[in-house]
Amino acid sequence: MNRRNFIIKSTKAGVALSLGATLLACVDKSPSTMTYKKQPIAICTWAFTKANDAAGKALDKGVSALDAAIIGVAVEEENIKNTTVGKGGAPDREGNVTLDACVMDANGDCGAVVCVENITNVAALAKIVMEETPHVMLASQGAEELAYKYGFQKEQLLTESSEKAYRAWLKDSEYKPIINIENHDTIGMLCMDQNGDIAGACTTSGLSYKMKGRVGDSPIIGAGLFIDNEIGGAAATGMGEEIMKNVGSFLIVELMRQGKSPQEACEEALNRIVSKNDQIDHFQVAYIAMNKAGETGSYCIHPGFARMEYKNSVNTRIESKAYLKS
Ligand code: SD4
Repeated sequence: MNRRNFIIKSTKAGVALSLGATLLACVDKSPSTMTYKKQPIAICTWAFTKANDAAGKALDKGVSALDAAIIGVAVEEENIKNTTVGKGGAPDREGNVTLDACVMDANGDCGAVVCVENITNVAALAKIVMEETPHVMLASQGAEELAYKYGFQKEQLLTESSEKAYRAWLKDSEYKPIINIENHDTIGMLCMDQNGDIAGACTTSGLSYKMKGRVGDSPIIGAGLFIDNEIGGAAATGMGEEIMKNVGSFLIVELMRQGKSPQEACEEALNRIVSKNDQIDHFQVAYIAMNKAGETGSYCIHPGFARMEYKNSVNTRIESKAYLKS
């Protein structure tokens, strides 16, 4: 064997050895060695007790993970006191309420709608896009027209109180999200059904007083929500621009695929945002995740974020670990 061949062969052997070691390290902790659960579990962003309870109870009755998630998030879409989801959501700078949502199911199918006016249950509409059209995402008027075709009602989404708040905002027109108070009540939900299948939904009116036409992370598959039924799922809330740059939900599922727990995966994904950003004092990002073993996790930049978890028919609020200390 000449020297060149020897070097190539030993390099290949070295690569194979180290690849083997890496694979072994992954296999050791990989989801394939995990005990898969087949148990109704629902988790969601923020302390949306009623929404998570509705999803959990539906799962207990045998409803599929996707339908349970849509039932759950609909509670907030219809809650006019929630100013960042559905009806009652804060409008854009021109006074129009525009909604974004997506769903993803256990088969890896997904649907999304963006910038939709006059329709409250946009997560259900995203499911229609997924099931009844050849597309994944529909925007504004196209999505609204599809909704009417499928029997959705035209509704006024701007409530009296959100209009009042908007008129007050117009006086200074200062665009300044307040961490954990304004702009951060998007609901992202992950459900595991009785078959052990995982699906999810994410729905929002986006950032209050956003520019006309602005779309955030929530309807973007991989950013606001991602599911891989072999591994688990993740969802996001907070400053959509940062979450989109991070493709955070996809990243979390991939980190879980490599053997990280949902908690570790949320932490690593969020740390990547933090490490590249000197503006973290000014925005919140929070991730939630669940794997096939039914383990869950969450992580956020600023303290004050909580997730709900419905397991064994009990709905619990879990305060999230945060990167910054209070
Ligand atoms: C967005 N991520 O449109 C959403 C906002 C949000 O709670 O999470 N609000 O950027």
